[in-house]
Amino acid sequence: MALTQDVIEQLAEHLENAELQIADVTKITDDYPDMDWKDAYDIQYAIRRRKLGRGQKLSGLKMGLTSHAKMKQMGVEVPIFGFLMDYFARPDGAEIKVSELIHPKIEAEIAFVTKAPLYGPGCHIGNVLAATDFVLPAVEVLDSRYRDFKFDLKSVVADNGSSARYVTGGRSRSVDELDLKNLGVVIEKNGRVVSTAAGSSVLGHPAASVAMLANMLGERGEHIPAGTFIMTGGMTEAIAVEAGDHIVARYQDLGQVSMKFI
Ligand code: 0L1
Ligand code: MG
Repeated sequence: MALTQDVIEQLAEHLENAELQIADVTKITDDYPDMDWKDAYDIQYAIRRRKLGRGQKLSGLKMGLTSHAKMKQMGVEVPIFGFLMDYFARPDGAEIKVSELIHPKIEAEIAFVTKAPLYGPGCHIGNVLAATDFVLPAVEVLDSRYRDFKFDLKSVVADNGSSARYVTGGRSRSVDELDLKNLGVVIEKNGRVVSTAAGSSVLGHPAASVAMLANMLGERGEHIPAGTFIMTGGMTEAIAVEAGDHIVARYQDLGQVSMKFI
């Protein structure tokens, strides 16, 4: 740990203010080049505590940067995790206000809901499939608080993996009804196909992303509780959106998720 608790709390306030005041900032490693991974996650957890302290509820967890398309787009090589709050959630077909966001992008994901706890280290795909209640489609709306999405991995971990909104829809299915590795998605923006991918783009199998989350939490002495909603990471690269854009993500066997940006 390179930063003091006071600095961790200050940086959490700084990044959360950027989110709440819709005002971008420069990446925090510019001012704190020596911060380490623990500092980065400690800042993220401090942001989470600030929101919980205001009475907002945790609605789930997310993995990020789990596909090669995303890693290449962002120039990074390691997946990360973050949290989801109740006020990030939007229903299928929602109108999402861009005036509440800095520079939104969307990505199509496969989400899991657990029915049993998952512990790391040593968690693997088999444990995840056995502990999954159901799977459903979800689209994440990313909104890095960093100017022009320019950041490094530690800065983006502190910024809760750019998480801002998410939309669930389609239909939920049990894992034995699905071929998760080959499950396809087609993303349309304003009626035009802009991206396609399969489940295997997420670490080879989306359940591997949940296993990695359990293992990363295990390193912190934490676990994934039963009943947790988990977004496994974008299957494609993220797609920039602006007011007027209509997004439909069509999933094989899971239906579709749509939203309009206004
Ligand atoms: O959900 C994610 O893949 C996190 C991505 C963080 C970087 C970005 O803002 O694209
Ligand atoms: Mg994501």
